[in-house]
This record gives sequence, structure tokens and C-alpha cells, in this order.
Amino acid sequence: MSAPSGGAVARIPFTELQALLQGIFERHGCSQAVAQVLASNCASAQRDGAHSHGIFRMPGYVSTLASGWVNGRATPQVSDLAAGYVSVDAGGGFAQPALAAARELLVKKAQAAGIAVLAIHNSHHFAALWPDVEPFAEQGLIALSVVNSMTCVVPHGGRKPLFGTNPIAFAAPCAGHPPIVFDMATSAMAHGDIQLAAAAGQPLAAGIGVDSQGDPTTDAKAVLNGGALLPFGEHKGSALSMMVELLAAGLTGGHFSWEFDWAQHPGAKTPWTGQLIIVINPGLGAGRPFAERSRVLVEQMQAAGLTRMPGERRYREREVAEREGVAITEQALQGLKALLG
Ligand code: NDP
Ligand code: PYC
Repeated sequence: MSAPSGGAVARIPFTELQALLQGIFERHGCSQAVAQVLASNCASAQRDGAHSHGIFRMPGYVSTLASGWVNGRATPQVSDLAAGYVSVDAGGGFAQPALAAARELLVKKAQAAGIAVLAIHNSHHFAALWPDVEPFAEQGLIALSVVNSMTCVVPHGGRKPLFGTNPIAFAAPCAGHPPIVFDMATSAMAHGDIQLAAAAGQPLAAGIGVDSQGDPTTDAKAVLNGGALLPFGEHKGSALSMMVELLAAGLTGGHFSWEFDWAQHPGAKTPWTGQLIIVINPGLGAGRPFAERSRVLVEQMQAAGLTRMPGERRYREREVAEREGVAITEQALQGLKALLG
């Protein structure tokens, strides 16, 4: 997770950054409701040091909105399909407002039935996935989400790209601690981090990507210009990526990562796919409270020598940002202000 370079670093209050981003989204055609959700998401990523999906993404959002590829004013249509099943047609808009529209119903169903799924389709997701799951764990629920993206990953054993970078995010409550959260691409590196490495002229580690000939490369630009990424962990990451395609697209009614064509929309960057969220109420389980069991697990992991839990780096960055403001380079801040013009 590399930090973007670009001159002196300023620290600005979270609310100021959020308001600036909201203004940019509104200026480029989003409704106030959509702009609010996306700005909060993107500012949170910047605050937590999730740089591949923080303000670095703003020019991509803007060019996508300008291209007409995504509907920034879409109103999600929520369908209550069964005791544990909610579906949302995002109307060609973003996935996060679709989640916001269905959230209350989803939680009510998970609390009553013990488990509920939210299937979002006709949606665009261009962000980190942890903001979608972490709030469920903060209210005592377990959440798992998957989203597929755009073809740029060669399945293990294959010869050409097919899968997206297809992340999986998980959040669970933990007594006496912030929620346990992990959020990871199933590719060896997120596409956003490849772009950041290319911009900084940094070489990639071996095993991350191939060039346009299908040969292994450590050149990020070669991966972006006709090359492709590999799944993490060979056949294992590849199987998880396949599962994400099935759940996020096959099940929801969304597009597989290769099923949309944005060629007629120059500047379009947001994958038009689907997202699945599974929410579990651990309060219905037998035995000791789940959050206590989570804490036992964390303590045992620490006793085994672990000094860093997944999610912990973000929480640390968040703490600093809450005290001192969100870190952003002067150059990036000026770039954001220019997007308001
Ligand atoms: P990372 O490899 O940076 O991190 C993956 C997870 O592992 C995080 O939860 C991280 O915690 C944790 N972690 C990292 N290092 C350690 C360590 N040494 N010990 C313990 N835990 C560790 O993430 P990716 O690069 O795979 O993904 C980056 C982002 O890209 C994600 O937010 C993902 O959702 C997003 N993405 C979005 C896509 C989309 O279509 N919308 C597509 C692909 C990716 P921590 O957060 O605390 O560092
Ligand atoms: O970083 O792989 C990525 C990504 C794809 C879509 C949004 N982010």
C-alpha cells in the first residue's frame, strides 16, 4: 500500500476533505445523496492510508462521470425477495448508494433470520471494500463482501486475462477491540497499486504480472500497457477469484468482469459489475458470545508472535488522522481543487 508522492504533505480535517470531495462529485453530475456517500467513502480511504482507493481515484471518478458510462444520479431499486434475501438494481449507478438504500432492511433480516444476503447488480464499484463491511461489525454483526472488477487477471493455468482483481472483505466484532477486518484483492496486487507503482517508477516484485507477450515482468507499465496481473497464491487465489466472479456477478445478475465494453466511453474507469454482501447475526449462535471468542483468537494470535492484525495499520493511520488531520500532498490538494473548476 504505497503512499502517493508529490511534494510537501498537508494535514486537513476529515470533514473538510469530505466536503471538498462531495463538491467535486456534485460538480461532475452526481446527486447530493450519491456525492455524499462516495465522498465519505473516498475520504475515509485517504484518512486510513488506503492510498490505492483514496483521493488518487478522484480523476478516474470524474473522467468516468464525464464519459456518460455511469449514472451519478441513479436511484437504487430495492427488492425484498425472501426472509434472508435482498436484491438491488443500482440503475447503472454506484454500488455504495445501493448498499445504503438496502442497509436497514438487510440488517433487520439478518437480525431476525440469523443470516441475510444483499445482491447488488447493474452497479459500479471503484473503491476499497472494507468501508462496506466494517460498519456491520461495529454494530455486532459479521459481514463478508465480494465484488468483481474488470478483466486484467490471468486465471492460474490460463493464457489470457479473464478475471478482475476481485477483492474479498470480511469484518467481525471483537470484544474490547475494534472490529477484525481484512480486505484484499485476489490478484497478487491491486490494479490501483500497479498504477501507483508505475507513476512512481517503482519495480514490482516477481510473480505479480506479465507483459503483453505473457512473459513475467517486474515493470508496472508493461503490466498496464497490454500486460496483465496474476492471482495471488497461484491456484488458490485463482479459485477465490473464480468464486468472486460467481457470487458477485453470476449470483447477483451483474456482469462478469469481461462482460462489459466501455470502448465507446473514453475516460470510463469504473467496472460495471455486481456485489454480494452476506451479513450474519452471531447472537443466535450457541455457546459463548462470538465477540468474546474473537478476542480469544486475537489473544492467541498475539501469543503466537503476531504483532500486526489485518486492519490494524488502517486503524493506526485513522487515529493519527483524527488527531492531526488527513495527510495529503500539496500537489494532490491543488489537483482536487482544480477538479472543482
Ligand atoms: P493489501 O495487500 O494492502 O492488504 C490486504 C489485507 O491484509 C488488509 O486487510 C491489510 O490490513 C492486511 N495486511 C497487509 N499486510 C499485513 C501484514 N503484514 N500482517 C497482517 N495483515 C496485513 O490489500 P490489496 O492491495 O489486496 O487491496 C487494496 C484495496 O484495493 C482493498 O481495499 C480492496 O478492496 C481494493 N480493491 C478494490 C477493487 C474493486 O473492484 N473495487 C478491486 C481490487 C482491490 P491493513 O488494511 O491494516 O493494511
Ligand atoms: O485496484 O484493482 C483495483 C481496482 C479495480 C477497480 C477498482 N479498484
